[in-house]
Amino acid sequence: MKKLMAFAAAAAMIAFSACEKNGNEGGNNNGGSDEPEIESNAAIQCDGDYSDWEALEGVVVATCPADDVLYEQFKTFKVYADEEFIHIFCEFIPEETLVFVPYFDLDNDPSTGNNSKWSGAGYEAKAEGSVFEEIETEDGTVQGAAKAWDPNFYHYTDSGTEKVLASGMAVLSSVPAPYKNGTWAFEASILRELVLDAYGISGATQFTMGMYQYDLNWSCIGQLPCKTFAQKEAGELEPMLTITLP
Ligand SMILES: [Ca+2]
Repeated sequence: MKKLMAFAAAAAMIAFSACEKNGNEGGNNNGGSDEPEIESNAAIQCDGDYSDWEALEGVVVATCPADDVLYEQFKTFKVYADEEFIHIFCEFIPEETLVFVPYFDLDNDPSTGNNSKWSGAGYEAKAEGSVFEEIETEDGTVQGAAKAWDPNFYHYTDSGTEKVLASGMAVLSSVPAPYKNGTWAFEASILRELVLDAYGISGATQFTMGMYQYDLNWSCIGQLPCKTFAQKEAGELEPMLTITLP
């Protein structure tokens, strides 16, 4: 895993200077961006200014219940798909956070795939991207500086996982930063055609998606969507978000 994370970090630094630069310059998208055409067509600009989400209809949202939940650090997860991108927004408590991992039910069929993270969700794929550097100290690994989310994409196989798309290829992301009341947030735009092709579902019209937040030890500290213990005891499932592709 160490090797994987090092590669992701290096690729993120090279590939997404344009996105970070954009944020530092106050959201002005002109001035020699590496991919001006892509950004100008997107419904969401990955600049750390979240006001563009408010104007959209059709955003799917999962929020963490106030109490009585297993994991408390992941507060809000939003997804919005347009013709080019699958946009995500994550609000979370940053302490001990290392990685965000979305899981995808690619065939929109909960009876196929894996169920260990979401009971009954049946997911076939995931992506893994860290949002903080890891710093090795005498006392173990600690959280370093925040960085843009730039995941590797994996397909589940019979024996494990297979990487189908490397970091640096398909995602623009803002660098996580303080948001409100102790939470941090970031937004990212996933190139839809590239990722769906890599997963072999380029003609898909709908899939489901959920997100995990992992700490420095890769223990889960956040999950959205999630239910309270009381809801789960009452038999309610925790379905992932349904993403409809325009
Ligand atoms: Ca499935």
